[in-house]
Amino acid sequence: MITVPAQPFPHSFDPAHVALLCIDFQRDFVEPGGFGESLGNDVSRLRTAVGPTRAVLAAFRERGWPVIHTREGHRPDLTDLFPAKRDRGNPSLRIGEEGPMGRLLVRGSKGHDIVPELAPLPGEVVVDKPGKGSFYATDLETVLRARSITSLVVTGVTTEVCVQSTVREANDRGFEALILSDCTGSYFPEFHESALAMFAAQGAIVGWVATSTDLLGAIDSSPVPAKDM
Ligand code: TIU
Repeated sequence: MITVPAQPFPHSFDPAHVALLCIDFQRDFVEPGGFGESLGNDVSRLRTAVGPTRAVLAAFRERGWPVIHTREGHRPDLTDLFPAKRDRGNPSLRIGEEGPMGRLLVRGSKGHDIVPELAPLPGEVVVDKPGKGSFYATDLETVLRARSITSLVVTGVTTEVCVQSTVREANDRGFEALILSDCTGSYFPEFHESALAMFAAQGAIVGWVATSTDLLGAIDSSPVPAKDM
């Protein structure tokens, strides 16, 4: 077992049953000209999560532990886009309209891609999802159960939207989630802090919160599996 200093108390996971979840690190949320900016957000606020997530990604890849990426987006014909989602807010561009990085939140467009720093490697699962939660209308639960994964290390954007929906869905399905505070980010710093506090409140009602430094320190001080030696 690996034990990580965390809020509200240390979190232990079995490295044979853990996966790293990288939620929606897409250009559409992180880079100018995408969906996030179309909603009036300052996308530069999300950049801080990329570097620390890269380090955690490298540690998982080095050990051969599973990595799963998610992307929020829709079919090019938008048949999986509810009007209730399409018409929300007052964006300068709507989902499916042409922006500087192609059609917003549409699969296959440049903006829908994961940022190059965190791009999936061949063999890593990529889950495409039409909603905010990563379990809704996807096969994520099947992928996790097929590999006997019970613990998730969670990174991604944004903390109070897709990360929060996903960890709540995971919690209700019996998965344990360790959310990394510096590997998640929000357009609203106060929502980032509130969401993290909500996860850990009431004795880890949704999950545990730690920094990537604490996780990497705990991983580094545990023995490397024989196959990697
Ligand atoms: N708007 C916002 O904060 N987030 C999203 O729409 N999607 C995700 O969080 N991925």
